[in-house]
Amino acid sequence: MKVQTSFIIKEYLRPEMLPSTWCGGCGLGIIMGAIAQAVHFKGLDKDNVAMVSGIGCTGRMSGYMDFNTIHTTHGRAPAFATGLKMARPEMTVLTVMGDGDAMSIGGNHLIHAMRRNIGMVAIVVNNSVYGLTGGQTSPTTPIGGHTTTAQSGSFERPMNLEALARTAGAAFYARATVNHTAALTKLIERALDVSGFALVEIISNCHVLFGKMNQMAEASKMIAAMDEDTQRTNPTLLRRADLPIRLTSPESPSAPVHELTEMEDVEDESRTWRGVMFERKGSVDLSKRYYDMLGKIHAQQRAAEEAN
Ligand SMILES: Cc1ncc(C[n+]2csc(CCOP(=O)(O)OP(=O)(O)O)c2C)c(N)n1
Ligand code: SF4
Ligand SMILES: [Mg+2]
Repeated sequence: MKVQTSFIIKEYLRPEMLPSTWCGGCGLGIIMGAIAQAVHFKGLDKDNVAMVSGIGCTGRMSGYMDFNTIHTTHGRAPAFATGLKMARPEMTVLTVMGDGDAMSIGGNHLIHAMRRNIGMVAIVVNNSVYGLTGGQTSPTTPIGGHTTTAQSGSFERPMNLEALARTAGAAFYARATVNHTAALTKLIERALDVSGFALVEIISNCHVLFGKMNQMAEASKMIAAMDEDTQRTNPTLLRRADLPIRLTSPESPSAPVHELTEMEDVEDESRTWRGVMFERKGSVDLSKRYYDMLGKIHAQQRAAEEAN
């Protein structure tokens, strides 16, 4: 089923906040549309949906979408979202972060939100770079990728979000690209069904900064490179005899599943050239448990105050 753009704008966006500050052709518009469609297809009441974002080009999304929204501080979106979900476990919580937001300054918060298995759909927009601040190296900048802070090419090992999600205890992980919008929407829909922490990593294009510095200055060129989906090397850089460029971790996409951390309770797993997905069986969202525990503490405090 196709959802008309005009319907999405009317129903799920805040027209008064548009046009966005995003560059023309940025993958973030596609991602915002996919989120709106996923929420729509799941039949969720938008008044019961919260979007929590950090700081960055990605972080601006919470200003444009017409949910209950919080634009928090850099790296702290999972912490704010955890608090929100503990206080209002019945709400659907979407946490939106960039790769720097989620894995540099916010790495700690992300790990512990996954470990606690608090029910939220965390969307990490991985464009390989710090977009908002001008194209600095991020934890997912590929080896050989040129950035404003690594002008002759990054030589740091990029982080592998999938491996992190496995070890930290996320209930669900999927990777998609902005070039496969139907699959992207379906994966977000599936994440919305998960009980516990569901992480969706979306490989997106920042052609204006990362692309420009890496011979992919047009959105279409960077998206075409993404379509190779990290398995194959970028032909332009290969021709230049530079290090191969990849849009995510070099070892992740081609590594067979058993070479990654084996998880006994991972029941549903797929690995195709276009993406990766795993889901743990029997995952339980712990936010309700925290809610009950906090409720008891508050009741005890009230009783103590009344007794005094
Ligand atoms: C505490 C703090 N440190 C640093 C910054 C500066 N800052 C803003 S956004 C950003 C990185 C953005 O990159 P990313 O999270 O990948 O998002 P993108 O812009 O690429 O979507 C940084 C370092 C800040 N706003 N607050
Ligand atoms: S700087 Fe990059 S990530 Fe930010 S809006 Fe422009 S293209 Fe998108
Ligand atoms: Mg980024």
